[in-house]
Amino acid sequence: MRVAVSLSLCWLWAAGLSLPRLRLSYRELLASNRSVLFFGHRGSLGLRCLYLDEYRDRLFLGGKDVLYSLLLDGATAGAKEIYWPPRPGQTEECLQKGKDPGTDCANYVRVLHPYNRTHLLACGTGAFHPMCTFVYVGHRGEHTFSLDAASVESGRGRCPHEPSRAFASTVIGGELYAGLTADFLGRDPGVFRSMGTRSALRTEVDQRLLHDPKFVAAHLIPDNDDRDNDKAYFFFTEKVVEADSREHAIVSRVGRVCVNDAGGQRVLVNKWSTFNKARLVCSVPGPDGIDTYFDELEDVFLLRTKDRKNPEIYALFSTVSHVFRGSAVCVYRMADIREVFNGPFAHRESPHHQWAAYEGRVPYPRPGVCPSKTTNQPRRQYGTTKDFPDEVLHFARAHPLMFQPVLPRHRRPLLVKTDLPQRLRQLVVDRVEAEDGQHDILFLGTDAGSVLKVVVTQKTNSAVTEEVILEELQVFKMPVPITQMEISVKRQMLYVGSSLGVAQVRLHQCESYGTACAECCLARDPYCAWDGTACTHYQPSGKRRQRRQDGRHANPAHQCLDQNLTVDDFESVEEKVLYGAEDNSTFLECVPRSPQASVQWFVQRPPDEQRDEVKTDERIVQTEQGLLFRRLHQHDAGTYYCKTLEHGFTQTVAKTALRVIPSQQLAHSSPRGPGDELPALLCPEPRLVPQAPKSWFKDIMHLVSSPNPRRVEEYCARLWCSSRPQHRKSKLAQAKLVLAGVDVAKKGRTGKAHSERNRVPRHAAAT
Ligand SMILES: *[C@@H]1O[C@H](CO)[C@@H](O)[C@H](O)[C@H]1NC(C)=O
Ligand SMILES: *[C@@H]1O[C@H](CO)[C@@H](O)[C@H](O)[C@H]1NC(C)=O
Ligand SMILES: *[C@@H]1O[C@H](CO)[C@@H](O)[C@H](O)[C@H]1NC(C)=O
Ligand SMILES: CC(=O)N[C@H]1CO[C@H](CO)[C@@H](O)[C@@H]1O
Repeated sequence: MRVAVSLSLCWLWAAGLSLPRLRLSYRELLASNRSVLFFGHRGSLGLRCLYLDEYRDRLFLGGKDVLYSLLLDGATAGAKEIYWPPRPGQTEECLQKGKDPGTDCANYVRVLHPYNRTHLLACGTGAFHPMCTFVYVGHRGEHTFSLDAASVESGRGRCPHEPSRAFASTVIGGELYAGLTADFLGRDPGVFRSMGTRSALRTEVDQRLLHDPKFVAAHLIPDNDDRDNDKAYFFFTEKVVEADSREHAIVSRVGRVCVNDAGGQRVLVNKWSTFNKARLVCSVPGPDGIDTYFDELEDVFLLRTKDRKNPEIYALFSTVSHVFRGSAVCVYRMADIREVFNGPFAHRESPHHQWAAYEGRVPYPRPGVCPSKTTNQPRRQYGTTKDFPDEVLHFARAHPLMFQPVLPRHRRPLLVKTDLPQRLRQLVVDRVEAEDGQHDILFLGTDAGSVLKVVVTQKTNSAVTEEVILEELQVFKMPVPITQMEISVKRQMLYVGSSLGVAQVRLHQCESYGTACAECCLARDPYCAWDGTACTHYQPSGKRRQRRQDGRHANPAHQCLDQNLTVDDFESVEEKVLYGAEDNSTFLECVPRSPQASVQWFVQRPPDEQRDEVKTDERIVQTEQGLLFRRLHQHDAGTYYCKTLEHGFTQTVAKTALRVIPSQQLAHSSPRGPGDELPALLCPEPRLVPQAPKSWFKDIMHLVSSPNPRRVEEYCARLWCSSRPQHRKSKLAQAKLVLAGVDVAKKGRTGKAHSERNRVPRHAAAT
């Protein structure tokens, strides 16, 4: 099974909406209070792990030589810090081994798990000398945080040596299960179990078991109500070598071991005797029979349901070939995974043969089956893996791989993205109950410091899905890869980590979609619904009747019929006034709230009161951000309306009165020397714009790309300061704000938040 790209992918490039409905920049995200940055404004935390403790309402962070405990209940938010450097002498030793002092020779905390009622287990790289310890975090309600220095012990087989090598671990019953490379040179990969009272266990060093693995996730998933059947699952990638080639390919795997595995008695002593693995397939079927595989597992999210035994497994994959790059999300059911492990073992006579299903006799107890009441019968007493016959252990060692791959639900990805500029790294899923049923909302962390929020909707009666990118949130100022993401459904928050720091981001901010019913519906955000007066967070428990929202068929014409939205609303927005100089360029800004909307410009010129569509040509250009006049004519003066159209819903987004200042008039305005301080011309009223009286002036330079903006300003100042003293204050203030691109609407659809957001540059639409 080789990586192949079929032409059928073309439809994938073409289909799907690649632009988010709402894109919030770093600054806007902070300004809207949607995001709170715990760390990351400056310097680097060197963050490697994050543990969200919902019970204690605390967030624990592990970084470079440091551990943090943060309280999450808003007002009293505080942080406690533990400094935890490498042990004495280790930094020097690390340096002598030629490691980079800046990035390697520190203690990067890479394990942070709840251990028992009062303690966390923490392990760090210790400058290439891994170490573990317990951290006292106390009971709920107390904010204690201290490291038990006496408990520091070796972290070998528990924590990687390297700050960044792929690694996954989990604590089950006081024991640490870790998938990692356990030596200095990176040649000893394995699945390890340690801590607790039992003797440590690991995989043998054998490329049949694990070939250069990269571990992504580890989880306990019970099989049934018999705790003896509990299994630890590992998700990883490894190399495979095809029979007919020398090339390595990467495949994704799910592997598992029994929690009660105790190793063998004569064979496989202190080695796993129940380890099995299977391929995880995530591919796009092509009509020509050639599938495109996404083989690089990036992240795994377990969507826990009421049934603890059957979480839904969401896995994020990527593929980077020279033909194309893309990401996909596939969903796996535990029933399908178990079926593969209960199915045939893979077998090949030699590395030169092809894999086939093993058809010989499989010894009893079947390898991979945990010792339990079922195997411990009066005649066949297998109470522990140490009782298993050697034949079973030999078979297990020779046949770790299952023949069948695990296929995703509906045999296809839930989501495929081939058109994104960023690579997707992290995945978190929230299943929300909306008026029209359940929706899966995916939060995808990119390698550029941003998070995409995507809703995936199953079309009625088919496996075909449709997705909408609801939002793109720039959580970090720098384009750093997102490396951690946790969701708190209870708090309706997302915790997003990168090496720089951690941010808390609200899952939704419904107001930001707009103030009209149709905007709320078109947003198709299952978290939000129109409550009759505003777009607000939808809570299924609420019994309000007017709730309207339809994620499946966002058709505002049906949803919001009685909301007066399809009426001619030309006069519904506040008018802005913009001055432009004749013969120079000027720009009327208008960015639709949804990039999927199309824009139409209308103009109403004073003499005939008729509204005409603006005719664009070489001189008047319609851009994504608005209308650009390369060279302004006298007859361009008039009132310009920017209307957007989406799903039959039209809306006036901006109304601008454009006044053209004749060139002769400007030529007569008072001349000033080149070095002069800019305007001493503002009306002499100090309280007019108390702070930064000149800042608006800079903004206008972006809006009106006139080489001599001072003249525009002089004109305005003369106009408003010379006469009508009782009006000038407000009018001047208004003119300035307008010129600065700040909306002065007092009410209605163009609040300040929108106009600010609308000024965010957008990527060019896919054309
Ligand atoms: C954000 O929070 C600050 C402080 O709590 C508050 O002053 C500000 O008005 C808030 N901004 C928004 C947009 O809600
Ligand atoms: C938790 O584990 C630590 C470390 O082994 C131990 O010192 C502590 O007593 C344990 N606490 C409880 C409540 O079991
Ligand atoms: C719709 O508009 C009419 C007239 O403009 C007004 O009387 C009515 O109250 C509006 N309905 C709603 C639901 O806003
Ligand atoms: C009225 C005005 O500001 N006109 C200016 C337009 O731009 C040219 C240069 O491109 C200037 O020379 C004019 O003064």
